[in-house]
Order: sequence, then structure tokens, then C-alpha cells
Amino acid sequence: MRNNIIKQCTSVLFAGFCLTACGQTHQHKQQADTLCNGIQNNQSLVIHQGWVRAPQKGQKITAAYFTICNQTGDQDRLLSITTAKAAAAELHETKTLEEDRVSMQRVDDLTIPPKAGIALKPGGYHIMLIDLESDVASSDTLTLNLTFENAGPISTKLPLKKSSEEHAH
Ligand SMILES: [Cu+2]
Repeated sequence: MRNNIIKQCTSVLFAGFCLTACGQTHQHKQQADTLCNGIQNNQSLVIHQGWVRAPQKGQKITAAYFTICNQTGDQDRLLSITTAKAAAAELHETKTLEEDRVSMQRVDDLTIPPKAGIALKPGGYHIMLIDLESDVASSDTLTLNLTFENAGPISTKLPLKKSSEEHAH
């Protein structure tokens, strides 16, 4: 079962992610002042610019992306993710092996340095949503429940984006 999920995940990756994944350099960590521009919020941790790749009808797996902005002077860690709309939500990292080959692996947790932002984005870190509820394909938003070591639980409602919208920039 687990192997099937990974295989399914990988084929989705190749079908949908490769164009965006290829040719991107690994810049997961950037200064908060660029990644986290425009945040008018004094919460210690802010989930910024999040979105979920809208699944096709019948598709059981997709990915969520967002930037985590740590506005405190202490590092924090993303420890777990859940959603009512998928049986499992896992933190993954995509790595580019060669020019047109990518692989991804599960990551246990993610450290966000003090006063810094980390972007989860196509070709890098992402949240893999596995065994989706069937109504996700027709929804406009999906809520993720994140748990951080210091900031505690944070829920974030992310818009679903079709791939046509995603390539429109
Ligand atoms: Cu993945």
C-alpha cells in the first residue's frame, strides 16, 4: 500500500511537477525580508502565500505549498500536518537528480531559522496530501492544521489553484 502511494505520488510528480521542478535552483532559505515581504501581522509565525494544487476529479493525491515566516528571534520547527480532507499529510522534499529527473522523500520536520522565511514550493519542500476526500476537486479551499514546536497549532485555509492559473504568471 505504502509503495503504491509513493509510486502514485511519483507519477503525479512527473506528470505535473516536472516542468516547474526542473531548472529550479535550491533556494529554500531566503531572508525573511524578501520571502515575507508585506506581512502586516505581529504573530510569531505567519503562513504566507499558501496554495494547493487543485486535483483532477478522481485524483487521490496532491500537494500544498506556502511560505513559513518566523518573526521571532528563536528558531521554530514544523512538527506535524493534518487535514480533514486527506488521510495523510506528509512533509516531502523534491530533489533534482539530473536535468529531467526528480525524486522526492519524506522529511520528518522542518526548521525555520529566527527572523527568516522558508518557502515550500514546486521543486522543493511541499506538503503531500495523500488519499484525498472526493469533494476536494470541487472545493475552493482546503484547511491545513500545522503544529510547530514553539508556536503551537496554526490552522491555515489555502486556496486551490488549477495548473492553468499557476502557469499564468
Ligand atoms: Cu511529495
